[in-house]
Amino acid sequence: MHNPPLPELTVADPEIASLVEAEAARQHGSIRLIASENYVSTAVLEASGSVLTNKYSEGYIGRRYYEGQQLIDPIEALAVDRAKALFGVEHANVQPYSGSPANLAVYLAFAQPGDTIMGLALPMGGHLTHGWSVSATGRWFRSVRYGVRADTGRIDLDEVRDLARAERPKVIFCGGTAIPRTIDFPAFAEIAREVDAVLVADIAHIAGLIAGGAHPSPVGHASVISTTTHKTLRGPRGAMLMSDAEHAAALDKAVFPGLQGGPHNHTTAAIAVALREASTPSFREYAQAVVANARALAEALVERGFDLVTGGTDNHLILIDLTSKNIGGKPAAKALDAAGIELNYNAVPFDKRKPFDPSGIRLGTAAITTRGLTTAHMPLLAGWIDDVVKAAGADDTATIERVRAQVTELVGGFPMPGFA
Ligand code: DSN
Repeated sequence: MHNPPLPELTVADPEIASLVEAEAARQHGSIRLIASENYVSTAVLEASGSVLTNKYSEGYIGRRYYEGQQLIDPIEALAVDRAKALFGVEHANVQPYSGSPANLAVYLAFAQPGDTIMGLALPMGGHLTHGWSVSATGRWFRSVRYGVRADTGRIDLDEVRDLARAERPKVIFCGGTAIPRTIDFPAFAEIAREVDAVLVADIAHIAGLIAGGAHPSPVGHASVISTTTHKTLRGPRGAMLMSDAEHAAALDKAVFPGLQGGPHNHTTAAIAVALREASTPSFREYAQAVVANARALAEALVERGFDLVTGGTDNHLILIDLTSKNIGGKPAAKALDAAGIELNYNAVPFDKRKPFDPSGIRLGTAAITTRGLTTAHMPLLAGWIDDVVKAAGADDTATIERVRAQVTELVGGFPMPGFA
């Protein structure tokens, strides 16, 4: 049962209530390896589902365009202060609706349409909003893209430097959505300084690891830090922009009134709750455990002959190239989902297949670590992934059903916040 329970919704809209209940049970019953997902605490859920959703608060603390902000201001102030303390930044804006709007605000603040911007190419592990062609950021700006080395799968910092020197971008993004290795923030900062670009660290995937001391921080290297709040940071769906004092006013003006109207106050409160949780010693242990689980899972997958981009991982994320297994990422992901192992198909660097039918799958350990799975479980998971990928290629439904039953039995022993 959903927790907090949904008695009113069950009466008012039984169709939606039963779908929400079924989704809660589905989330509880699967091994969630989607690298960008997690399970928030019941406290975060309660803040997200609160009456704060009723309130408009355009503007910033002490400078709003609507009355009745007596309690919204202290809520937003708590979120801002907690973000500043947790990440050690001079400025935090907790109003962006999500990661893509947050990144758009960065462009609005520091570039003009047609200016040159630079980011990691999407098929190499970047994000759409780092200037990919189908995104507004690739259409409204002159986007140049760096990649990873063919021999190592790691970001090619020589290429980043050469490209930056040749193209003189106004804004350089580092970070992305499928980078299994530590991001070298000092090296990016040196390049950005040399060409006088604003360096933006998009830490959406690794924010929780940084908060928990399991990944180096971009603070002191990147002028601007963009993050979602719902991945390893384990908060509600939302985003934050952080910066040094110099870049603060431009960012604030870009978020509101530049791009957005009223902030989502229920999300702001839930972000504040998540930031408080992330500042505890147990969250530090969690962040270390996420990385330990990813390393153990990567090792177990390599032992079973899987080809990992970069050969392993330093963070929560593993990218598998299935080319040597003679199966595409999509059929593999669908078979794994049928077996109760949820992940996404993903392009790998230099992929010869199409984006909607790529060669890889992407896995992450943030959610399973929240459930309480440890390094001891990782060889078991790798074995199930191996069995199902083989079964998918051989049309072997019996194996998929057998793994589904084993998954159900395993996850039954690990409680999920939000499900009683
Ligand atoms: N959808 C996010 C991810 O899965 O990485 C990025 O926006």
